[in-house]
Amino acid sequence: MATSVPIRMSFRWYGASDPVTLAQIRQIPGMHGIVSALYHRTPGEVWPVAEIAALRDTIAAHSLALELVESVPVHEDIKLGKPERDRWIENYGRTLENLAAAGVRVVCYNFMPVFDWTRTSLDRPLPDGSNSLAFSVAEAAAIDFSRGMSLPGWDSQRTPAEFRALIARYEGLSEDGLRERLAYFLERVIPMAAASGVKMALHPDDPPRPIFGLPRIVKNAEDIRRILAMDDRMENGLTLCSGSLGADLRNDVPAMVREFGGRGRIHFAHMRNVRVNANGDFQETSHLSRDGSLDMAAIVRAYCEIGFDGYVRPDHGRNVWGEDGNPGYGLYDRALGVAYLNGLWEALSSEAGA
Ligand code: DNO
Repeated sequence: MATSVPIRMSFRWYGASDPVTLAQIRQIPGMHGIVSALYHRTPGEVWPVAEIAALRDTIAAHSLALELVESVPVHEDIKLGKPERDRWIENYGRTLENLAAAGVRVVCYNFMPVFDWTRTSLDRPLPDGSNSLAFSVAEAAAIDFSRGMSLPGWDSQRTPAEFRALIARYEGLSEDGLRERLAYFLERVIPMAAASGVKMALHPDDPPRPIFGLPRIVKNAEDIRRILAMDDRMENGLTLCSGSLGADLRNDVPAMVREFGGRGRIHFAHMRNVRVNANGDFQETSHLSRDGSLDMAAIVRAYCEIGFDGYVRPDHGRNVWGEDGNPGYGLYDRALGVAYLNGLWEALSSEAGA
């Protein structure tokens, strides 16, 4: 009997320079669409509708949809609370309008000062001979910004001196201070998103704890409740990243899926597993539950129970079979992850009566 799985499985693709091709992604079973962005545009620029439409058409030529974007970066002036922020917020709204005009429905973004996701190793060996991204609290504390700070998907590439200067500008800023800046941003952006018909999907902090002395405000359920309460509209939503939140063992990811997804506020599910140590060190693993600290079936079951029909992506993969791709974003292990997630979803959604 055919079971219909309501989710829209998606795959991140970095555009023409990505070693993974759209033709390859198309052949992964159950693939609905691509998650991408205009990666050459700098934060704060208005994304021209023609460029978005061209990206959509390139993707559509492979029978894949471009309905979600990751990310539209938030200009640093907004996080720094500078007067120029109003101009960047205005531009953000125009980008949302243009994205909507090209058919995009969900925009993933983050509100981490200076750094997006941070790892201390891009290729730490795993016992099976593969390797993956890892984070060590001690190594992060020892980082001197002169090496290893470049990761795909970052909003910009800065020199070590620029990083140091930027971090210094946040000195003394509390979590409450950063939260006020997010509230200022949401107060203006959510109405524009609602008017355009785009849902905003805030990505949690990765790792979910302060790093380099910078405040972090999307680390756990309590943080998320406060943010969702800033504007109750569904356009003020989340990207629920299992691997980011799951890197703090106190976070109960299935409970978050039920609480926030049950209220229709999860628009995008990032699904991956991590092996976590009590001190906060972690390494990314295969998606399989027994390889990491997360019970992936319990997470999928929670999504099935709330009748989730949004976008899902396998997030990161290990580097397997000698693939030489973007760290975390190769073809093979992400495709294996999709196959595994498809299986969980098919089994558990029929169990949940979907
Ligand atoms: C990492 C990604 C993040 C994410 C941003 C969203 O693999 O999940 O870089 O795209 O934090 O703005």
